[in-house]
Amino acid sequence: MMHRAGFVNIFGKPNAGKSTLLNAILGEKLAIVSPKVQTTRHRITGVLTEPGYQIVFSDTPGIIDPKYKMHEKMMSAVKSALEDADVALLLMDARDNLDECLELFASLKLKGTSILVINKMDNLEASTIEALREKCIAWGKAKSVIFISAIQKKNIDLLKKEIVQLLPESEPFYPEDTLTDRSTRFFVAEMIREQIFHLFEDEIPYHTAVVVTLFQEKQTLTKISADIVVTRETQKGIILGERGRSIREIGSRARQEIEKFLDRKVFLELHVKVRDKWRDNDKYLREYGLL
Ligand code: GDP
Ligand code: K
Ligand code: MG
Repeated sequence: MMHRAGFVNIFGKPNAGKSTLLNAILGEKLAIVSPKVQTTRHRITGVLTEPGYQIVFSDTPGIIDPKYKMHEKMMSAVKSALEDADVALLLMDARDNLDECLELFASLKLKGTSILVINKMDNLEASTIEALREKCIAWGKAKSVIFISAIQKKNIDLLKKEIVQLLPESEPFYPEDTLTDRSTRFFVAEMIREQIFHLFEDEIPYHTAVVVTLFQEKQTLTKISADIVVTRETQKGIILGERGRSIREIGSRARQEIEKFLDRKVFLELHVKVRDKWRDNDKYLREYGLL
């Protein structure tokens, strides 16, 4: 069977429903969709793998806002986001001003294929939808026009189907269990480990691994749990500190760094675990992403 795979960017003004759409498309999986490490922290990647295809979604918040008009000042990262996708989803709130949105989308000067996606159709009467649809089709710059309700998961399958048709024939880019590129969890773990390096001298940091056990995007914050793994009880005592003072310090410093990185509020919970000789144990090394 032919396999398709490719990159899809989601553009839209703040509150058009980009995150909700990603959530609807990826289902439960959105919990660990998060900004990529290597690119700008404002890009959010989610991977959908199904039989026959793989779609790599990027949410690009903040690219389109009223200030966008100064687009000659666009950063190169943003430029590449505009250029490197196979398909662009131009997402708008059905109640936003249509002409204004279309003008913004046109100003992106996208080279690839785009789908005009009108979200929040649950707010519209059927007759309004038909009138809007005609105007959207008349615009002529999008390959197709699809009305959805991201929140009610209406027409999401239709949208997926449409996207897949537009993807090139390709092998998947990520292993099939990839939900995001994983570097956020890894990076979060590194930021916690970094604080351990700052706060403790000698060999403690070298006996320590950090593994993120929970990474959950909530409405207003990201909830993160992580284990700090050491090799001996005495090290656990040092990491905890007197009445937990040290681990609180690690947590508070790391949280500030992670919040800067994710650009949103973080609830961070740390636990210390003793794993004798974890550094010589392939199972643990693999679990901690070191193998
Ligand atoms: P983003 O800023 O583009 O990522 O937008 P969000 O996904 O955060 O959504 C902005 C607001 O629109 C939230 O309050 C969502 O609940 C709401 N929203 C998203 N999709 C829909 C939809 O299909 N229908 C309705 N009625 N509201 C929606
Ligand atoms: K929002
Ligand atoms: Mg968003």
